[in-house]
Amino acid sequence: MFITLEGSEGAGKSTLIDSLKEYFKKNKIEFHFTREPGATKEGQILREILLNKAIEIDPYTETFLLLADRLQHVSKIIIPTLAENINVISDRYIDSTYAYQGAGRGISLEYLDQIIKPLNLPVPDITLYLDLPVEEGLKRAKHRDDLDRFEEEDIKFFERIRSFYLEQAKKNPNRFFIIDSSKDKEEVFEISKNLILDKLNET
Ligand code: Z5A
Repeated sequence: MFITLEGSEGAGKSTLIDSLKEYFKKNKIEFHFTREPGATKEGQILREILLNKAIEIDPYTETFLLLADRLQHVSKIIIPTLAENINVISDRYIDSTYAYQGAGRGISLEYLDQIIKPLNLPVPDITLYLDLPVEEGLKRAKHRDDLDRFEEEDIKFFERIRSFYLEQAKKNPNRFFIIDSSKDKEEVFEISKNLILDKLNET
């Protein structure tokens, strides 16, 4: 099974992943955890460029760098792991590109479809979207010492991203699940873990 986690700034994906890792390990359920950008060696180099706030990157360049990262990720990690019947959870994937580069940066969704669809990338079985009011997410993220190139964007950028994700959830109710991440960490974990277990039992 292929699961993706999505969310905007400070929504709590990393926190949730730590709890899921612990739970699956304890219960001997095999999952491979991965992320975008930066899961492969080549992707690490691309991630450094993408997050470096000292560099100005055109939105189209940004998109192609993210797609280069994704192609390496899919061919070197996602496809081989799924082929071994090992479940995969990726922290961010295709929906991030539509949300951040599409709704956020303003690249048309038709254009993104034209460059992404021919790549025939695997489609996630389920996507958990951690939803949080933008101001709350930014407040949580502000605790960090150093903001990256995305985190420096203004609130409207993140509002467009949130609206896009919520719309996606309405359009894809069988794949896309909204998790209210204003709830406490334990509750977010319980809801997410139960959704994943239900889906695992179905398959
Ligand atoms: N990006 C893109 O533009 N297009 C693409 O196609 C792809 C990615 C694939 C990668 O950033 C950036 O790449 C991302 C989009 C872009 N940038 N943004 N924004 P990243 O990998 O460095 O980070 P991130 O994905 O944005 O996640 P994050 O910033 O690390 O946040 P998080 O993992 O969702 O949150 P967290 O670290 O778990 O929690 C933040 C704080 O909140 C922390 O202090 C927690 O203790 C606290 N927290 C967590 N959960 C709770 C609850 N439930 N209650 C209270 N406090 C909580």
